[in-house]
Amino acid sequence: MAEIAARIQQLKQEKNALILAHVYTTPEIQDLADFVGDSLGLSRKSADASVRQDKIIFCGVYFMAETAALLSPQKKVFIPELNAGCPMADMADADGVVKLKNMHPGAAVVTYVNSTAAVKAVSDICVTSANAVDIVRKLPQQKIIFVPDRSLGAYVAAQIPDKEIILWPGFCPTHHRILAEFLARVKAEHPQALILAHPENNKNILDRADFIGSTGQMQRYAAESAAKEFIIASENGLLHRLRTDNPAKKFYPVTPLAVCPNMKKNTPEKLLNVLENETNLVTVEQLTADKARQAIQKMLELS
Ligand code: CIZ
Ligand code: SF4
Repeated sequence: MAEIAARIQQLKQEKNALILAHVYTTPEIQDLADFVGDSLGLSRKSADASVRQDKIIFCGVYFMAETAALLSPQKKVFIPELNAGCPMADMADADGVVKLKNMHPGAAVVTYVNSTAAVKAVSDICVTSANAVDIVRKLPQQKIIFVPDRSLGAYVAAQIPDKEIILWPGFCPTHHRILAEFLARVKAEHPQALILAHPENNKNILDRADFIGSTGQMQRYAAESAAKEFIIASENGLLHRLRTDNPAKKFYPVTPLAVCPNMKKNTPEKLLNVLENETNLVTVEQLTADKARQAIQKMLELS
């Protein structure tokens, strides 16, 4: 492992490459990265004009690498494992979204960034879990088609009861493995701990949470809170980040099942392989990229 790490450090200098890792990747991958973040943070980093590297190795799932590629077309984006997909992103398809849109003329298609570039391209605007409520509230349309996450969509709908929100039936299998009975057990073991939950969770988890927020918002909340113990209702990779950043605080997972298998497909060996051979280049067809970029830019303007 030390040998692989040393080789990666050397090659990334030689090849002028930046290594990005999502907080759901393994601790080994996170520790090899130049920057660790959530999907929006990583996209912003890859598009950041002050980043001098012209290659990005994106350790995450495919839609995230795609987003990085379409936001920084002048850079080359590689992913260590091409088959690291996101089942939730794959639950929505562009044709289906267009059909639904035609059934509801006048509705705005609001698409969570956890989606394919093709679906973003047929959307009016993108949102993240951090800004979804805010953006849907600001949109002039009263009717909203929310794609693809029905859990985040239902959470948004509950905050904005005066809008009609049509939910696409997608969900995150990883967050949906977090069950209320598991949460009750962990809370009974750690009654002082605050429950932090990602809005991709089922409603019965969100109903028990002390704080609901995106990955970045949970990280900030945990750092700033006076509390010393937290139960994290999200993907368990986040615990490595939280423990590293807050060594004096305690973090408990709800269940060992809250693991995104696709994120874990990024291994140091595969990372080294793409650095060495420059394989697994992620590209987005130009028309799709231009339209998807517009939906993301609208989000950045409104948030
Ligand atoms: O579930 C995911 O994939 C999330 C929450 C990603 C992210 O970084 O927002
Ligand atoms: Fe997709 Fe869920 Fe994995 Fe995130 S945690 S990449 S939404 S399957």
